[in-house]
Amino acid sequence: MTRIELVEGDITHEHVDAIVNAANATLLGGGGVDGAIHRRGGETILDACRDLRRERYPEGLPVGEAVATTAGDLPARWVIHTVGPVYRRERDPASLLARCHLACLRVADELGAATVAFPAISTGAYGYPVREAAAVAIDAVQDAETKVDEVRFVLFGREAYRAFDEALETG
Ligand code: AR6
Repeated sequence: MTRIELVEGDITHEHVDAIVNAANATLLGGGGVDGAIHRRGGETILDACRDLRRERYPEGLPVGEAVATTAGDLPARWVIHTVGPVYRRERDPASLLARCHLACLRVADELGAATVAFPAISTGAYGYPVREAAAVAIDAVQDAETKVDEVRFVLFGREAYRAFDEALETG
């Protein structure tokens, strides 16, 4: 059984095997969590992302998929990049958001990562209401078949923390 922990704070400070990045299809950086990860993690993450674009994802990383790179200077071994759904653009954002979580856990299993920190994917620039996203994220992790021991949701701010706490209580 995977243990689920909730933390309020900045994901770039988490000491875990893998940190999940709420990226965009270009994999070349952006604002929010993505910006913070590249800022603190340094150039080696961006270099690895450029290689991925060239070698595996010339069109970009599709929504709902995940791929790992080095974590550079972050206190983790890997960053797992995933692209969440833009809430208003998708007909079924919930299944895509669930798929992101499952894809990240599959990559974590392949890497042998036992502890994984997730941000609240899609709830910033991509406009997913945080209470809805929290329910989807918690359900997806609870239902996942994975060897990951601990999933730590690292939430930025009280509102996001409360939303995940409620989803965990009621889920
Ligand atoms: N640690 C933890 N959570 C954070 C941090 C941090 N350092 N910074 C922001 N959050 P977002 P998205 C929270 O916008 O909605 C980027 O430009 C934030 O408060 O980072 O999936 C990408 O390049 C929110 O709750 O990701 C994409 O273009 C959550 O993380 C796009 O944004 C997600 O917000 C992806 O949008």
